[in-house]
Amino acid sequence: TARTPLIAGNWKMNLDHLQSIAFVQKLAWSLKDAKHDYSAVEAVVFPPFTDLRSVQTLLDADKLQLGLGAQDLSAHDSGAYTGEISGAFLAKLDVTYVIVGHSERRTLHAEDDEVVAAKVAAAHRSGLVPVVCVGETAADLEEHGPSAVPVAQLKAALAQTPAGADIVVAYEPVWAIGSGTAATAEQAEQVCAALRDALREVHGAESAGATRILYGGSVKASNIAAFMREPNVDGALVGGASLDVDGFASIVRFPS
Ligand code: G2H
Repeated sequence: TARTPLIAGNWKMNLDHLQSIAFVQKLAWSLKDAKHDYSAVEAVVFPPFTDLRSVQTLLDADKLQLGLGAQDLSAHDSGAYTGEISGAFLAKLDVTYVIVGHSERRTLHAEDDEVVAAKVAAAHRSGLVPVVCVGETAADLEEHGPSAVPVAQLKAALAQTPAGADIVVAYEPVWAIGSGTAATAEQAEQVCAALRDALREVHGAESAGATRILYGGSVKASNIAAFMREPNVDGALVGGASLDVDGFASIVRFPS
């Protein structure tokens, strides 16, 4: 099955309102200038909640082939959850993707496998595609080897999800996030292949073959091509390097 490569730019809590607008305008020029065939790749930006609407309006006006994602959602559909954002709110803003279980949420906001599974289910109830993040810490790697923890996290995250539900998986080794030191392409491939085996086991071969598995953790213009050469790596979740217009544009245009 042909899987369209996906390049996801996770802005995290960076770029204020004016910076977001300037960023998307510059990105629009940069991508248009390059006269590249973007049908071969899907690029998606993940701004903070407060800029989803303005970014969406710009993408629409520019007829840019850029997708829109959010960085998180509530596990609940509505109710007394002060400060939370529901999947339905995001769907109303034409958001397509939502990151679930990013390591920063797991670590800094105590999101466990159960919460992650509930958020994956909430995303599907609202018609959003969850980008399910999994990954091991340096201590996990030492204790359990390369694939055990990410595979267990993925199986737990899919506990409430039927086969065929649209998901994207992102393998982000915690030791590589924001560190400047990415995993090697071989390390990424080894774990992404194990994650695809797990998908096959849980959801069957057809679903596993169609699901995009991304690598994330210090991806940049200089290392994207190596990751993309691996058969089980279908794209990247990019943090720091997605905040630079030219850098992100060159990642989107990775040499295929
Ligand atoms: C991992 C990644 C994007 P960075 O968190 O989600 O960030 O590319 O800065 O390591």
